[in-house]
Amino acid sequence: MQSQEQLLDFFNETRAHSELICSFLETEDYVVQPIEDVSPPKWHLGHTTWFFEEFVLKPNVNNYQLFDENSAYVFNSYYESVGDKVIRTNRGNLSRPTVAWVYEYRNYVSKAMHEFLKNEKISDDLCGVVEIGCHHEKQHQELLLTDIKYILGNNPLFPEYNDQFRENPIQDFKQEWISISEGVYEVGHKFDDFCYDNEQGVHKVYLNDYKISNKLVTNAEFIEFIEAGAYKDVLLWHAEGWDWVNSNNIEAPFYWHKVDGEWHQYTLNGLKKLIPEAPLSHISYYEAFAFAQWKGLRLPTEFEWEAAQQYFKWGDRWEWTESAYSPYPNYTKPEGALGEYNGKFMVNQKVLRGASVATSKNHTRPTYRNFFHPHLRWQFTGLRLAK
Ligand code: AVJ
Ligand code: FE
Repeated sequence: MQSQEQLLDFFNETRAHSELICSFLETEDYVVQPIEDVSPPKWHLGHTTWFFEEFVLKPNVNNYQLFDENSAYVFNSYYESVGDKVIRTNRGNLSRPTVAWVYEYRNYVSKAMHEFLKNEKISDDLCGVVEIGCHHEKQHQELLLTDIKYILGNNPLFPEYNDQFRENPIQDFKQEWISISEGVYEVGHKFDDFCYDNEQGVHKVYLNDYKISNKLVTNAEFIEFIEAGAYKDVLLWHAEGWDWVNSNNIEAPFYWHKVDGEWHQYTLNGLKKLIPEAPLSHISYYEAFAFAQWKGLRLPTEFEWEAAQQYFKWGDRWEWTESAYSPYPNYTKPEGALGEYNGKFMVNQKVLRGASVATSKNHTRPTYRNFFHPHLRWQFTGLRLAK
């Protein structure tokens, strides 16, 4: 656990970074919600602020004055035990509170947090809640970037977000197979630095001999899959994946566009020619699985990934694994509303491991378990093969 002073620095750094991400937006970009999964940037800024107000300030600061009593209604995401909320699909229908109001709300709460952390001696448990609040905001920083990409990348004019953002780092090395021998491996978070509840409960798993690639699948490899007609070959797909491909007319990864016969990709730098050597991105679990089938290979389980991660470079793409997002054997939900943070989503989702070019610094770890429904593609998702 860090000292209160370090925690305050961490808090300040985190709050400033969300605002830096949004500094490249126009006011109109902050408000829209093109699909249910994508939230308005304005909502992310308010929601991460509400989290500190609801879970730190309101229960612990004497005579704390809420900035506005409607904040919880507008910015509560999914905490049923906290109270009523705007339904998710309506987040983009709110022109008020305004963007300027949200920034005032942020300043008000940041200032109150600053005073609280500076002047009160707070318990270890409460420091833990502040720490979760900061990591929570970092998760929303990644969502801010991917939601901004969705908002701008589904605009027919393909506006650029920021010409400095690098989303396609080349893996400048040869593909090789890393061999791991069968045996008992320990998984889960064993240190006393921060992790989420879903990584806790170190336990042993038995792994058979396997090989895992040192390299992510590239765009060039995925073009071969497309050109081989794999999107039209029913035998490569799960039943659900095949329905998804056909009912959505899927023919390529998300953000890929053919312009004058050549593949292009919308990036946060605008619409660019696809870079063949860059790691594949914006695919669903269904596509990851079908690609592995087509190669005669498979995806690693989350435990195979964790046991081998020290031998390969990772962090540019969230990597779909073959594992279902389930509780570890000794998983227990934290008490109270924060028990709703992760545990209630442990059904019908897949685990992704690693991090991506949109993940904030000091946020991920080798034991980090990200999770999404199998059809979702707007995160920077890719794949690493195993056999
Ligand atoms: C871990 C990225 C799936 O998007 O709901 C944000 C992150 N949790 N607020 C999500 C999260 C609470 C979470 N993911
Ligand atoms: Fe959240």
